[in-house]
Amino acid sequence: MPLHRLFPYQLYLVISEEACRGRDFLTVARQAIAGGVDIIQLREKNIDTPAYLAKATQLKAITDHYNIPLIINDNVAVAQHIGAFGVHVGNSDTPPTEIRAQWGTLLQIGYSIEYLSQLDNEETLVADHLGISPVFSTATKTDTVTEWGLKGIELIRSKTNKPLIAIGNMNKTNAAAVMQAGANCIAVVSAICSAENPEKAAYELRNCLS
Ligand code: TZP
Ligand code: MG
Repeated sequence: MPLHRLFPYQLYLVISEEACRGRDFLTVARQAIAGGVDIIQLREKNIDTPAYLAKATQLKAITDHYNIPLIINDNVAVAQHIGAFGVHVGNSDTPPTEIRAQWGTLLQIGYSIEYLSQLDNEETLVADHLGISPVFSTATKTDTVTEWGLKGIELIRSKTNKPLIAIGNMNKTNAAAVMQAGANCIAVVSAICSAENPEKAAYELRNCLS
């Protein structure tokens, strides 16, 4: 069995207070879990470490309760401090090699792939799982480089055995095709955080995955 098949998560919620548009993000997280989200990333921008830590601590109480892994975007100190499952970094964040050197296997490392050339670099080799960023362009994040599309997923899958997380405008109409192309998991912001009913949205997405 290919190694990446051992990755047990399929529906990855990327949440922030802002993405929940005035609703309590902890309530949205609980609803999303009820609908079938099985891994969560807290992704706060423009926030200092104490404030990030406070939010992460609150969310960790929920993810621990439901036995769901929590990943922290960008901030290794927060991830380490709360005993998160992992940290997710991009090209302009702390490099995976540095995180691994400092924390060993205590933190799972997710790393965003924005350029094909990254696939051969040391950072990618060290990472535990890779974000394909973005699969499709999205209003949620506009400072992106490559729109990978389904062909990009197939290409990356042919070059690595690591678990692949597809992110960028993932929704009910493309989720099955994205998995078929070789992703292990879809990661969503707006399809759940902006949904009128986050639990139902998560449930419906989950039903699109095999
Ligand atoms: N990284 C690449 S695209 C993206 C991130 C964080 C945003 C995805 O948001 P949405 O609303 O699910 O398209
Ligand atoms: Mg980042």
